[in-house]
Amino acid sequence: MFAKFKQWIVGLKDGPVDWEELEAQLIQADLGLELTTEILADLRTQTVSAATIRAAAADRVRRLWPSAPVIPSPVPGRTEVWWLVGVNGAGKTTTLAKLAHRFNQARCKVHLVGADTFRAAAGEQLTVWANRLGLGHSIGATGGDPAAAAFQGVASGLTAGADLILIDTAGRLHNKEGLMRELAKVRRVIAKQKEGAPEQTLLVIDGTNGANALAQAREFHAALGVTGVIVTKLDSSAKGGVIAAVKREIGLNTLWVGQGESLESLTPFDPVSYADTLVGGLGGTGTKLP
Ligand SMILES: Nc1nc2c(ncn2[C@@H]2O[C@H](COP(=O)(O)OP(=O)(O)O)[C@@H](O)[C@H]2O)c(=O)[nH]1
Ligand SMILES: [Mg+2]
Repeated sequence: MFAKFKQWIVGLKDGPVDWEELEAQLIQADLGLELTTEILADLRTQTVSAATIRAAAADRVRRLWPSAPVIPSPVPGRTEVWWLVGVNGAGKTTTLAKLAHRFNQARCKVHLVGADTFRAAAGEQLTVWANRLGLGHSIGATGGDPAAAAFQGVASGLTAGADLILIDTAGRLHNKEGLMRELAKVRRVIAKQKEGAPEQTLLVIDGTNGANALAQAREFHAALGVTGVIVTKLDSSAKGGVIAAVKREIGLNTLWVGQGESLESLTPFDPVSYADTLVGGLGGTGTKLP
């Protein structure tokens, strides 16, 4: 995470500040314009050394989360429905399997629902995961109505007495209005099946998508009311700044980060270690928030 920015900020020497370079580095780390502007404003009011630059960046990021976000967790005996949305290839299906694995291990009864009826291989991919994890599942027919698939899938999950019903959806471009309307319909039928559902609308973002990820978050949130974000592929070239930008500019919390393709590589998000990672693990001021 942040590899290039980290290398730069750790190697920073005291001396005259190259403000343009600093601004460019913050933007390239995907921190977004608003956070970048704040960090620069913090620095203009003080004598700047390499340490103050590291502190200002880490402190601004930390202050986005006065307390750590509450990571949702299903409660055995009380069914919740969570669904995953996002653009194609973001990592929705893989992340769904990781969540299923995590809560299955925590003794929750998990039921998987495949409502990606668009891609022929989507149902198969989910079935493979369900069999591997030994979980009940319902898969919509390819070419069928995703809302019908979600409706039937939730019904099956409720009948099976699942604690957590996880719904996979087809990837779609956030700027295609028809597809976003289709998702809104999926949401409505989920709500018809169970009062209060879906309890979580989880947006999966590919951390390597850079600034485009912010646009995705904005559109999906406006259309569906996202309750939390999962940022994937932070093991690769992703810069990770998108987590701070999504919080600062849209107000959405990242709840988990994906750092690999294995079932175990899903970690609850922790803002303190995240801010530390930003500046190369040196810590902003050396003090950690409780
Ligand atoms: N390196 C890495 N690859 C991931 C991660 N999450 C998903 N992938 C890969 O990204 C590709 C697309 O994932 P998939 O779950 O099918 O995306 P979907 O289209 O959103 O359902 C697959 O090859 C996954 O193995 C991650 O955290 N790290
Ligand atoms: Mg998928």
